[in-house]
Amino acid sequence: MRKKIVAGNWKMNMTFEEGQKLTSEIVNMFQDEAIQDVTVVLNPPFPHIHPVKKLIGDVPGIYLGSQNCSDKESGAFTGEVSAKILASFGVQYVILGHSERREYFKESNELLEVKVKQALAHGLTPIFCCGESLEIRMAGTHESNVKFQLTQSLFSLSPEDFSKVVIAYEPIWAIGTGKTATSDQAQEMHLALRRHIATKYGKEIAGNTSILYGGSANPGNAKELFSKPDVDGGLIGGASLKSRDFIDIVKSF
Ligand code: 3PY
Repeated sequence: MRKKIVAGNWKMNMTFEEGQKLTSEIVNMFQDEAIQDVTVVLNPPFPHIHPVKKLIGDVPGIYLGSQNCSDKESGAFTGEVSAKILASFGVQYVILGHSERREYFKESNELLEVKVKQALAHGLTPIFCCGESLEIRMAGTHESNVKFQLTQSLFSLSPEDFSKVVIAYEPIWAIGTGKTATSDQAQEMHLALRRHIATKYGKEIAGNTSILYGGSANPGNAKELFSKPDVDGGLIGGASLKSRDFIDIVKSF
């Protein structure tokens, strides 16, 4: 049985106080509302890692993630943060290949392959993002484009390592635009990706891979998206910054 996951991507938001308040509210609501069977991952900016970890404590079901990690192991790489350092601070997940990093920081499929391997080598679960631009969708080549991202960055992994990866399908045209893919568009792509994974790793591994939807998911559309058989949760941007909205999304299964 694959995991249901809702991961909040805070992006470059939240001061120290705001992050503390948001985390405390999420942790309290998660416990008070007795949420079960959903893995929640909070992915704050780097400076929040340690204080957020302290607030999460040992609450089962809530995990800490980061929004990036270096492709390098350690050394003279000013401004970078390695998977090894993150793991030593109790980080368990890492978002890799978000379209904002692909676009603004020119992260390629090849670089992401190295980052995924770094993350896995230090016991972090990569949340590997993929997705197509509006032009590619309009041209009708979106499935092959997104499958290619998986092939290039993930298909050199051993079956054992691949089984640890979470996929997040995030159509670029739905990120920060308020436009969401319809649940049918999401389902179509998730199924195509699952079938693609099966061609390389077999049906069992493909069936156990969590594939999240990301891109303007909110409490108003999460239920419909999560009702689709191949949508196993969400990677949530703006709505993860409001505790009530985020928890309502977590409760949308
Ligand atoms: C969004 O919801 O816009 C995101 O980019 C989530 O990562």
